[in-house]
Amino acid sequence: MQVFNTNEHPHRRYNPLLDEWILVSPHRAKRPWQGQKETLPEDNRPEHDENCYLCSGNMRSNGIKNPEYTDCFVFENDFSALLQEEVFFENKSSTLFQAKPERGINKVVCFSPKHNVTIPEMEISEIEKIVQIWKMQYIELGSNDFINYVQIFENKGSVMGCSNPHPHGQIWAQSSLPSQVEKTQRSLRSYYDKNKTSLLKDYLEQELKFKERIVIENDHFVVLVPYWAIWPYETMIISKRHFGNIIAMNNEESLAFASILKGITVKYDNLFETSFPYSSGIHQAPTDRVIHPEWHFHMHFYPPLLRSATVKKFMVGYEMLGEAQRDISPEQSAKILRELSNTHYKQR
Ligand code: H2U
Repeated sequence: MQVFNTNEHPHRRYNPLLDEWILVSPHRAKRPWQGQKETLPEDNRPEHDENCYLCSGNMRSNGIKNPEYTDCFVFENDFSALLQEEVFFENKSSTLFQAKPERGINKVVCFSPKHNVTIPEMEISEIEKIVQIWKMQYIELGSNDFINYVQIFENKGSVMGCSNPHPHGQIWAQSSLPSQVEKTQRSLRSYYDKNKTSLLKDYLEQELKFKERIVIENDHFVVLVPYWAIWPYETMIISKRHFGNIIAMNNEESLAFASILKGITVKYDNLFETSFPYSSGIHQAPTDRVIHPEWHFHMHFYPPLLRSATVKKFMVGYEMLGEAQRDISPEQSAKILRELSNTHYKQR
């Protein structure tokens, strides 16, 4: 009988953040692919597009004119998924039919007036301005008494359903903790109660010893492929210091965060020499006026691409009905990302 080897044998791994298992099938990465190929978006965008709703000085779809902004620009989403207004609610829920109103505020953050750049092509000083905007929004939105959680995220690329190539992200602030955040909070809390330390700090310490899944690091942050990653090139940015939210970052950490954001996204673009699509987002302490020593600031990157710029991973079939499954192992992915150049391919 062969001895179990995580690089060869199918196995399951545990995600301690979501309290879920995933299936890893490292031997399966070589299977042939005759399925769907994504079409590549054109990469010849102008610096200013007169038809773009998000460009500086342009008119949005509802007729409001954007200011002539020169770095970042934030506005309330014209098609918000959540609304601020309070409604009268008589709870008629029963065990199997539960509903409750949800209030919130949705914002759009334009990262740059330049229509034809993305984070990996921006200067670190420009990315730091985005970090400052995220900090200000976390404070401003979180100070509303009906806002208990602020979700900062970016959907990049048409393959991720992004409707506009202008560099932008979104912020959804709301009264409840969304399910993924609630699950993460439960896991962080139970670990903290048991061990009086941060789950992610302990996890990071071990990852820094193993070095197998580390992609890049600087003085304050580490990018790694989580042991339990489900997307082929999924990564996480974890702060080395244990703090719960973005406003706890000092100036040096903000700069280091901007720098590592550029670092990982440059590597992503270099992987298939394309503008690499992903959904990314920060997970951090709720703004619910409760002290949260269990929270440890981190950011997830969930990119869909698997083999090339045109072949993406589908989360279907077994994944919908059983559990998430991956072919290439997290260690193989980390090695591939680690060995990529730190200089953007367009600048080479
Ligand atoms: P996505 O491309 O990730 O969907 O984000 C664009 C957001 O911008 C989207 O949520 C908003 C959309 O509602 N938007 C406006 O608020 N005003 C506009 O004029 C165009 C798009």
